[in-house]
Amino acid sequence: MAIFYNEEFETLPRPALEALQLTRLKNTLERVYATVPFYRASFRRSGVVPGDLKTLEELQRFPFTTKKDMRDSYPYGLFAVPLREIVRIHASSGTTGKPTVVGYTGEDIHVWSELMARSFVAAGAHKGDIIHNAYGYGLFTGGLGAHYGAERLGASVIPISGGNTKRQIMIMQDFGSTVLTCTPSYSLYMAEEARSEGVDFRKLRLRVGIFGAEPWSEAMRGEIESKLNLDAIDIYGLSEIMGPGVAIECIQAKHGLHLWEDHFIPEIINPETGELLPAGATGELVITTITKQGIPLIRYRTRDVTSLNYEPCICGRTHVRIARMSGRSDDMIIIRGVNVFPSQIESVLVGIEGVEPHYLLIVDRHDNLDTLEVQVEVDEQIFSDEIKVLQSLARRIEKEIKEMLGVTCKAKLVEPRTIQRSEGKATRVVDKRKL
Ligand code: DLL
Repeated sequence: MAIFYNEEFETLPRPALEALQLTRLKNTLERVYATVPFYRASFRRSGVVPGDLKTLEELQRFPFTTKKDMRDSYPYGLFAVPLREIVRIHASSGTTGKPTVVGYTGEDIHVWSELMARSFVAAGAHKGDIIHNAYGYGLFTGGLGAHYGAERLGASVIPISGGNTKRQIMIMQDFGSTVLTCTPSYSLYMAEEARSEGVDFRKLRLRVGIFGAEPWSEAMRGEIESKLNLDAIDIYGLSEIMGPGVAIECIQAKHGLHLWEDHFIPEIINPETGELLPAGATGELVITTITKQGIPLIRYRTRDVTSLNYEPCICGRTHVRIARMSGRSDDMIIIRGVNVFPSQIESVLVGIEGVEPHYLLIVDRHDNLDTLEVQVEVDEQIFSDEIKVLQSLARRIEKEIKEMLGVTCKAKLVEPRTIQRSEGKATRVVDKRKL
């Protein structure tokens, strides 16, 4: 079985890879400077022009781009091509009610599909596989990203999307699925459901699982591999940069995720100071896209915490490996695959009369499903009201959060002044999940 999808590019010797990166980076800088007013202004503020870049190291002279910049340009302000060139639009949660919007040209979709096809092959999948794609289809990039990659590979893709777990298990059994793509927590939930349905995963044909979109751990890999009887592979991506397939582990080493460096340049910075850190150090991942047309991003601060490993890998790929994500440098949490910022919940709460701006989010995991409890103080008067009033207020909070953010939560109203105050940064999230 082929172990590469695009051997030439996946195994480019580093000097050739860096020469290619430099050419592509120069083109990208020129293009965004000419077409996106935001970059023209931000480069000017930093006193740089694209022509200043002669080496890859000089990228650090250019300013960062942040999620806030994307929000301030909502919806299309950072697009580098006219809207009529955009063939697909995706979005993910922003820090306020508005999502972060990304657009793809036909060429962007072509590249994304190739990188996902490469990722499938790195994970040990190939033409002939039956790929059970339980990532959500929709504005989220997981479903369609994996779908196009699977088709490009020539595999048979089952576009089942998320939910309706009993049916998922029946289809996996009856259709003979060999590869499973979903979030790691959903895979464990499937295993539980299967057990209660009397279905034995060892009798299924599943061989590989490609799991990402949320943090997980080596311990969880062990659990998934034994419960689902497959090789569990970590895949990373984010909508701003592309979607799934920015980086993936190879099945040979399962040690670090190869980041496709002919399309992306990674850097690691100190999230507090923005200072560039040396290879091997742990810090915030910053990514520059060097082939994207629709919405190229220069030094995008992902907020994901990892490190870079340039040592050669036993699989033969020359692309740098990023360590499994160890957390985020902001307060974003991922609940059942949905990205949630405490500030989004806060903006829902402040819009509701009788609710105080003191709240705590308790995140936990029961039976492999994430749960969210929103504890919030209500004013004296409401608290002394009848239980019916309190209950209907709690239901209203739950409904508004569901409508705004797409997450199901349980609201718990508490007495005034019971949530602990802080003298510095307030603690808004208690994450009890043991990954
Ligand atoms: O989660 C894209 C994706 C889909 C990746 C399917 C992998 C598989 P967003 O919704 O924009 O995009 O969320 C991106 O999710 O910044 C990380 O914080 C987190 N994340 C994604 N993959 C991993 C992973 C998709 N393997 C945000 N490990 C990122 C840990 C991950 N965190």
